[in-house]
Amino acid sequence: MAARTLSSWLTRPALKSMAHLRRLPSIPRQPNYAFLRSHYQSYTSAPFLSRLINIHPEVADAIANNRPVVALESTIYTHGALSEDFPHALDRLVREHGAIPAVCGVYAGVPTVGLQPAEIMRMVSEGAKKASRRDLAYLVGKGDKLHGGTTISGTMVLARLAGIRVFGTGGLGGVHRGGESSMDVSADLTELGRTRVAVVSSGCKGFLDIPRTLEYLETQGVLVATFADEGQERVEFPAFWARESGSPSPAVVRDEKEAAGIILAQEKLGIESGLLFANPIPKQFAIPRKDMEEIIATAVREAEEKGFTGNANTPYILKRIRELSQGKSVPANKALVEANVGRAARIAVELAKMLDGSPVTPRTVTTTTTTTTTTTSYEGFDAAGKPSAGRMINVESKEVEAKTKPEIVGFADLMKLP
Ligand code: PSU
Ligand code: MN
Repeated sequence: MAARTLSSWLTRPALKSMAHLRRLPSIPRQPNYAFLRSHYQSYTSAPFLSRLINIHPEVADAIANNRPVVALESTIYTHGALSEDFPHALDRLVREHGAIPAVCGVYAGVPTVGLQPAEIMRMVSEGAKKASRRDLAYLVGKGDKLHGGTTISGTMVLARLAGIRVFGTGGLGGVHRGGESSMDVSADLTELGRTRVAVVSSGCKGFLDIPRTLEYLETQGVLVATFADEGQERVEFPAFWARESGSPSPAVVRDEKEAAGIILAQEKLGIESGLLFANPIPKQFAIPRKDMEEIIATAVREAEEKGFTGNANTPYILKRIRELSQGKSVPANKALVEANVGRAARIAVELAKMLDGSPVTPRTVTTTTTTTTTTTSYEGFDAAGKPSAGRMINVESKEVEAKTKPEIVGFADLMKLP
């Protein structure tokens, strides 16, 4: 009997049993951004997700086609008491920038991405629970058709599920004053530690403990980068109504394109933590720190005396600040939210440009290198032809070499390499 050769062993049935292996996509030898893009889409816009959460068709379509989308929170409407037309104003603002707004929340027990202004108004009038990560399953699973106004934490969870990368809002929760003993630390901070969504906010309110908030974010592995519009190398982390907090920002970012590059780098590196981009309140609306300090101190003291703890603490303090400042804080609050949402939309537009998949010819740079070679020669030779003890001379020769290569300035350029 003839010995079985390798080729006879690889008969059709054997090959057939290995067919599943052949179906595996080949692993690209170098980063293949087209592959990564399609992979990303395939699990963010998968049809099964739409059965779990209600993604508005306009939003789903934009996500699937890498068009700019901005997530917005609903706590700002259900618990923020800013004004009735604010949902419409933010909706318009995002669209004016060429992006699609996606308000996140739990609507009648259904986690929803892309709440419409009328639905938000219904949540406001019927009442909604303030919902962070911990509350989502409760509201959805209980079957009571409850509404949930999602905080930054809750909104990040829904945005990430839907595949939205950027989220614009007002103020971030933080470590409360005295948090080292009360342990009142906003779930926004742990959420940023575990959920890869970029949040644009005006830092956090001065009634929080900002140095400890920044420490906590560092521990959680969260990038905190503040926009420096005037090209400063160092800026302070902003404190909501005030552009300064006294605490330096751990990192600085110059513009929306840079922010978009950072967001994509985080994604390609597979780091799952969120990113915080702080955007100081526009100068003309800023309220100096000392003007707010007394009001804040009163609001914080009252909250403590009246026993507003847990997730009721922030809304109570915010309400008292609104009352005590006789509404002065409201226009500032709206202006900063609009500034942040506008920024978030511009970041989303930059991201879409980087993700559009059309390879562009990279800019090229030509570098010239001049190599100078020095050879030592002797002036005299002896009878055998060997250099004699004559005078040493140096002969220099120059060679000019020109090289042309693509110029990679940052991650954005890397993304565009074919
Ligand atoms: N800070 C503000 N405005 C707000 C909030 C915080 O200046 O509306 C809301 C946001 O929804 C934020 C939440 O995610 O409060 C934080 O609440 P807590 O401190 O209970 O985690
Ligand atoms: Mn809290």
